[in-house]
Amino acid sequence: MKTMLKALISMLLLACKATSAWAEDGHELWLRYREAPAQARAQTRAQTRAQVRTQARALVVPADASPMVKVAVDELRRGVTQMSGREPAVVTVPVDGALVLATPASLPALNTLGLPLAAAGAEGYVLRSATLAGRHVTLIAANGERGLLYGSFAWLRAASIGVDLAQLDQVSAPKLQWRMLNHWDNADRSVERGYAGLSIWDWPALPEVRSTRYVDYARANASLGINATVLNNVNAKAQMLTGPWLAKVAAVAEVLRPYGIRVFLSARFSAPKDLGGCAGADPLDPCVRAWWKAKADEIYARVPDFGGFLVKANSEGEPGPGDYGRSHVDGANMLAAALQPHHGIVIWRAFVYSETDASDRAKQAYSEFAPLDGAFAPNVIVQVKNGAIDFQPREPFHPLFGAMPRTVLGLEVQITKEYLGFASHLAYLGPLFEEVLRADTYRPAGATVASIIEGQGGRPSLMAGVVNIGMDRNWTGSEFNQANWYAFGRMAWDPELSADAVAREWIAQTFSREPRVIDAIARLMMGSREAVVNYMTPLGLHHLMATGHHYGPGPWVSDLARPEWNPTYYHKADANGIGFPRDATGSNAVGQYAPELARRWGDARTTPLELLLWFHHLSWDERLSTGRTVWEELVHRYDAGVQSVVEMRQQWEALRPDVDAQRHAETAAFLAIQEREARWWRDACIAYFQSVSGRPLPAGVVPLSKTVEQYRAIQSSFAPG
Ligand code: GCW
Repeated sequence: MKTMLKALISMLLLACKATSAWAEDGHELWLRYREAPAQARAQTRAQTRAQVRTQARALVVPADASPMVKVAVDELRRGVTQMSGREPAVVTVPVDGALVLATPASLPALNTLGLPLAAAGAEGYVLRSATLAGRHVTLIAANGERGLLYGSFAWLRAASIGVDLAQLDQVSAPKLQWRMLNHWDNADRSVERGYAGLSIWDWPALPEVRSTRYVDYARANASLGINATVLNNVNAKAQMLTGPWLAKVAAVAEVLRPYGIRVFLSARFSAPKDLGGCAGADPLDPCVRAWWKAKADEIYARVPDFGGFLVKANSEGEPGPGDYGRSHVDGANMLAAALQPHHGIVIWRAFVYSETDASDRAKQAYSEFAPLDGAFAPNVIVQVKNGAIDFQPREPFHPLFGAMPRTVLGLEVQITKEYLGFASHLAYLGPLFEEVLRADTYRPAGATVASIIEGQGGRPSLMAGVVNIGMDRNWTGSEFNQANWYAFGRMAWDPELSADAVAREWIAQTFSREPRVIDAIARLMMGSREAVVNYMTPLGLHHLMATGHHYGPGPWVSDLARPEWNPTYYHKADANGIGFPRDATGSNAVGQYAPELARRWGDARTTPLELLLWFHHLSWDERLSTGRTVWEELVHRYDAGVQSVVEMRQQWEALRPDVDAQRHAETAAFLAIQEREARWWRDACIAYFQSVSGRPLPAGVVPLSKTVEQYRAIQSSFAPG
């Protein structure tokens, strides 16, 4: 009787889960281990259940499992239970149908199976079916515990997206050593350029309260192979380096450690002065050197696996070695020396430009850093943004890539959408990451940005992403913003992955495994970044955003103190034409690229239209390869951007039967905002450029809804971030 009652209750519970009563608020990210409830998916759910039941009947775990291996086992147990409806037994001896986690040390028999463990390296894994002591099992094999962690998540991913588990044969190793998140989180829990609520680091409650959010954060990152996180904003306060704050940092580090994530801090260069102890922060001053050395020792005493410092120096008003007439090398190498005994690294940002430098802002980082090639200490990585200006919807790759062969360069991208519509616009950044990673620097030909950051044996390597995480229930402000965190992590593990493949994986884990649904959502995502480019900054335009918060259009802004803060500086539109002349007749920024590219991009006729006005100032009436004039093409692209959003809304509407009500409604509402704002961008920019160009709107084009004065009058006083 009792058993019957139990069975009845669990059936009822299952039934509840299978209806829309199940709350779908995105909190579980891509680690759902179940498909969203929808009738159409009963079949794939049944398949998964059957597969997982046969392939993960039990978990075979090394006898003396470390905390990291325990994390892997817990996750497998959670995932297998959720997918199969049955909790697997955890055993130490292989049985038929078991999932076996093993390293050559834990299970010497592995050595006899001819597994490609050498290719798995220190962090990678092999997933493969095998016969072990006469038992048919699936191996999650690795050379160490980290590989077991990543391999477990990879197996769960394969199971979630419906790969045939019986045929599983994967070997994978990360191509970059550091796969790192940068939080621009402040001590007061505000997040610079954050659009997903307060910072997840609850500093006031730390170190005592270790929120369970930290664990879920760690799981999500570990599932992608992210192995490092910088907890605080690059616009850093020195306070973070004081004892009480380091205790908070140590508590977070302890939670993240079993998930393979090492903690870094942004260090304020003037800390020795700010916190008292030295008169200044001159990197050659013995007091300063001793201060940092003692500080490093103190940090490592609290956080033995501390990763190191990220530094924004002499950039946008932050202090740096330049304040004392010293170079970036002096500053970075001084910190590197303090960290070196602990095997820590310095990540020194190349994002510099100065109000006292009258040269093209796009040239300044290269001018300052390229001559320093070869002078940085071996434990310094120079972190370079994807483009030379600042995370615009589209920029050509940064000319420093390929230009500093004797320096370790890391790539910095923005996952948060400071310039791509904040949290509300649907803009999948996979294609943006792919575009920069695959860009050929021609130093030498075929040397892509990916291959340059992957570097070569023995040297550290890095891809960092300014993350979009906050306290919002769905972590990132919208369901689709989760895909950008996901894509960053997957592409930092393997920079050669395609944005489309990554999107499909994410969709299958987040929404549905049905090919028709995956196709439809992938199509919508893959076109979304180009839509933003078109309705905000088409044809290579950039930095047309309103002042400060960067929310909405401000192409008319020309009154800010620093010239390079004004959109008019970037588009240079006047009665005759538009665009920034960066060819040989202009700033010659194009000369910072390899000769092949300098030649191609130095001539408007061979410059791709996507970068045209980045490199060239052209007459409004110049005729382009499309048959349209510059003016007509500009209007055409703004229109195309709006039209794409209209289509995205239709595509999403058609998916209503396939997506649970809550997440469907939320995305639909965001898309409505996006369409309204895309029209705002289109109308305001065309109105302004028309007021400058004096050209009539091309025939048949939708008229503008307001005058340029009316657009200029719009104030966005409380924009977030
Ligand atoms: O894009 C600019 C942002 C600043 C940011 C800076 C940087 C953290 O608008 O908010 O400061 O880049 O990357 O340092």
